[in-house]
Amino acid sequence: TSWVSVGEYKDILLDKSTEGIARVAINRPEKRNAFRPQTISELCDAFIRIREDPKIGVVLFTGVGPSKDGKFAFCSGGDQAIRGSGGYLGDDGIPRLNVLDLQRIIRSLPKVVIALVPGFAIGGGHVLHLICDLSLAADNAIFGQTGPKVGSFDAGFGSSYLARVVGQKKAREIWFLCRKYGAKEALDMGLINAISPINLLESEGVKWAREILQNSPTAIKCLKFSFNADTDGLAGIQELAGQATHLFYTTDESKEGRNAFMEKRDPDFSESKWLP
Ligand code: 1HA
Repeated sequence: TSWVSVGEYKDILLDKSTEGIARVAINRPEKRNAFRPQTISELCDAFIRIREDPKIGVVLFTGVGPSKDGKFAFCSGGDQAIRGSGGYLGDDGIPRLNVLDLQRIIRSLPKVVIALVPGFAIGGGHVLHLICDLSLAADNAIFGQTGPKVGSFDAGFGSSYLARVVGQKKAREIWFLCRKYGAKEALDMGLINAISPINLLESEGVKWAREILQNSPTAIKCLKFSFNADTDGLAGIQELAGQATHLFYTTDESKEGRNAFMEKRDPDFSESKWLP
C-alpha cells in the first residue's frame, strides 16, 4: 500500500493510504519510543483526526525503528528522564499522565486499531498495545510491565483489562514479577493475535486490515463497542448505545419525530409497528 504523510508532528508520524488504512508511529527510536507528554498529545491529535475521517476503517499503530544500535521498539512507556513529581513534565513544567487520555481515545475509536509490535512493548508502552483491538508482533518482540521496578503502576486498563485478556493468575505474575516475555509466550497467553518476521510485520498488518475492510463497518463498530461494554461499565454502554441512536436516526420513524417538531405539529407514529 502507498502512504501519504499527514500533519506536522515532532514525536510521531501519521500516514494515510487510499484504501482506508492509517498508520500512526511513535518516532523516538533512540529512546525505544518512550513517550513524553508531547508525544501523547500528538498521538491524541492523530487518533482524533482519524476518528473524524470516514474513509479510514483500520489504524496500524507502531513504533519507528530500528534505532542506531539496530534495535526495534513499539514503545518503552513513559520517558523516565522527564518524570517529575506527580507525572511526566512537558515544556510547561506541568506534571501529566496524559497517556490515560490516549488509552480512552483508542478504546472509543469507532474503527479497528491494530498494534504492530516490532520489538519492545514495555511498561506504559505494553499497556498501549494491550488496549488496541488486535496485536501483531515481530518474532523478536518483547513484552512486559516494569512499574513495580521503577516506582509506577497502571491500576486501570493496564491491570484489570490485562487480567480479562490473559487471566488473573498470569496478569498478577506479569505485574508482580516484572518478567519479560517473548512473542511465542505472548501468543500462547492470548496477549497477541499472530507473529510474523519483522520485515513482513507491516505487510501482515495491511493484510489483516484489508480483510477487515471487506466487512460491514457498522457491524464491526457495534461489535467493538459491545466488546468494550462488557468491561467498561456505563461508559461502555454509552458508546454501544450511541451506535443504536445513529441507526435509529436513519429510520422513517425517527425522522417523523424530527419533522413534526420542525413543522410545529404532533408526531404521527401510526406507520411504525411494534415489531416482535
Ligand atoms: O506506569 C506508567 C503509568 C501509570 C499510570 C499512568 C500513566 C503512566 C505512564 C507511564 C507509565 C510507565 O511507562 S512506567 C514504565 C516506564 N518504562 C520502563 O520502565 C522501561 C524502561 N526501559 C527499559 O527497561 C529498557 O530500555 C528496554 C527493556 C525497553 C530496552 O532495553 P535495552 O535494549 O537494553 O535498551 P536501553 O539501553 O535500556 O535503552 C536504550 C536507550 O533508550 C537508553 O538511553 P541511552 O543510555 O542510550 O541514552 C535508555 O535510557 C533509553 N530508554 C529506554 N526506555 C526509556 C528510555 N529513556 C527514558 N524512558 C524510558 N522508558
